[in-house]
Amino acid sequence: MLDRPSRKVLLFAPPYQGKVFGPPLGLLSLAASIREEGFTPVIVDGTTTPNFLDVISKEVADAFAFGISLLTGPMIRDAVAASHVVRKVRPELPIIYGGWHPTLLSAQTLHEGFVDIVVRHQGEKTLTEILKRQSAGAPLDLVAGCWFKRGGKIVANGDRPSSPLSSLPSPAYDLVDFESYARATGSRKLPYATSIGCPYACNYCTDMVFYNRRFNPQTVSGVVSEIVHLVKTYALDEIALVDSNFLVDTRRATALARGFIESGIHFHWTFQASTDLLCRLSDEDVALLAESGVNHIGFGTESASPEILRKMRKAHQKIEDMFEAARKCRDAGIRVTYNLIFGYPGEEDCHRRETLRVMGQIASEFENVTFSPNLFTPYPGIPIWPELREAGLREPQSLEEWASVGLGQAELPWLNERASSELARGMSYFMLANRLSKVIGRSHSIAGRKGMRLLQKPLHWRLKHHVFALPLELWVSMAQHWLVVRRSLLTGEPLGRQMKEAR
Ligand code: B12
Ligand code: SF4
Repeated sequence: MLDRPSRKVLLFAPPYQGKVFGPPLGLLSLAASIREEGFTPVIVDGTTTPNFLDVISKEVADAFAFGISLLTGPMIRDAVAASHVVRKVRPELPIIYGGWHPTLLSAQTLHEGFVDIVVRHQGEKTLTEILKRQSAGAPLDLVAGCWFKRGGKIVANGDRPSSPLSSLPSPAYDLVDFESYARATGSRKLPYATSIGCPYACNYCTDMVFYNRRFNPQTVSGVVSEIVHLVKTYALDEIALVDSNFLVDTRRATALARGFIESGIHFHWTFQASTDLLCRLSDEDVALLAESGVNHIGFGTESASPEILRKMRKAHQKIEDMFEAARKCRDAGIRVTYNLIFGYPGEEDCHRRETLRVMGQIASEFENVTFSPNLFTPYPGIPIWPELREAGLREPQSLEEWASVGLGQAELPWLNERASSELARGMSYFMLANRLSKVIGRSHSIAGRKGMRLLQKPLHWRLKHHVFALPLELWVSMAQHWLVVRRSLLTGEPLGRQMKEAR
């Protein structure tokens, strides 16, 4: 028994695959809100805490509640392991799951014996109310945004409308050990949200399910003063914006850039957006973004087949905008990453060829573009699920089954083994040809350039005629090990993990 009622709330971010991105922004946001009500947040980030299960086991001994932030995929395994540790050490302690996966599949998540409460959607107000009620011994009925179990049965309270971002306290950045992140990432970088939500409704994305297509921005002056303060206080060299689609309000974007320039503080910043919105900016506006420190933008271009883009409900993404966005960014000196999804339901050889052809052309024209190709990954709650089920895709039936749904790892029934192996090889050839183009662009030797162009010829022939059998070039270059290394849409840096092996 504890002497005094504890106010300590232990929050856990399980480790994820790939490069360390930075402090867990979602948990820092929760920490700020619960702290205002007198609770003491303690965050354990599995990516920077190698012995996180031991740390959790110790920290939870005097905690009042335990919360886990969860995305779909392999991080579920460590969330489950941590929950078992907590159950063992403190069987009576409420275990609260929040974040995207538990929001999208609340009932299935609560089905597990080690999950007591699920917080759905934006979490600050809901978690604070849960903690306040629990410390007062009050029931959780009518706490909007939370589902919980009573007597083994799920009680599903109604959703809570999102609070304006500008009405919430700033994330508790003071809790971050910036030195340990600098060691893990090699840079002093901070994820930051100037807005949440995107008004578009792409069929393979859950943003609209989570944020209801509502763009929820912070004020320009608030963002400028906070970022300037953070950069100065923590000697940051990069701010990685995590906004769903940063350019929804282009005037706001340029106002932010102007604010940063006027502050006289220098740092790099990156964001993700759609190319149609970038194209609404004039060349001068894009140059202004670059002048204020933008050095990378991630675009979810996904496909260059208009038919597949329509299937993705992404008709706002025009092929000409992909070229124009690349040009505008190149002229301003900004690197960009184009995300590509292959293997979408309904995609046939002709659509894939079209994407590879257009992207090949973009690659040869624009030195500043890199690509992040991936096999379509069926995340929970994406609007296209009814069609996926009809096409024979089996939906994982438990929290733990979702752990195996890693990025680009799904077995898609509409892609037989031959087609998926061809697809993997096609992506590898595409990346090899582009890599050579970049090397040629940088080479100062005429003979070297000629030699590499010769090497490129068979690759271009293969891509043009879609012939990927006997992949001699790939074997020779041991391409599988480095060609399809996925680049982060958030920063453009390699994530250090590979796609399915090119067989
Ligand atoms: C940053 C980011 C990451 C970072 C997060 C780490 C970090 N240090 O911040 C990293 C790099 C780890 C990451 C990885 C991946 N990501 Co990601 N990521 C994002 C991104 C761009 C922003 C998230 C964010 O910080 N938002 C701002 C904060 C304030 O909000 P939040 O995190 O959602 O937290 C709020 C609520 O969710 C809730 N909440 C969250 N946790 C908890 C915990 C408790 C206890 C409670 C009560 C509430 C709660 O309250 C918070 C405050 O309101 C989102 C897209 C987006 N626009 O949100 C995609 C997104 C979350 N990622 C996504 C995906 C698919 C991935 C990957 C699976 C694949 C990939 N893209 O490579 C990998 C996961 C790898 C793995 N499983 O091993 C999907 C989620 C789909 C899903 N079903 O989980 C999203 C939505 C992108 C998309 N539109 O598809 N990602
Ligand atoms: S534009 Fe991007 S964030 Fe918006 S719905 Fe489409 S994929 Fe999701």
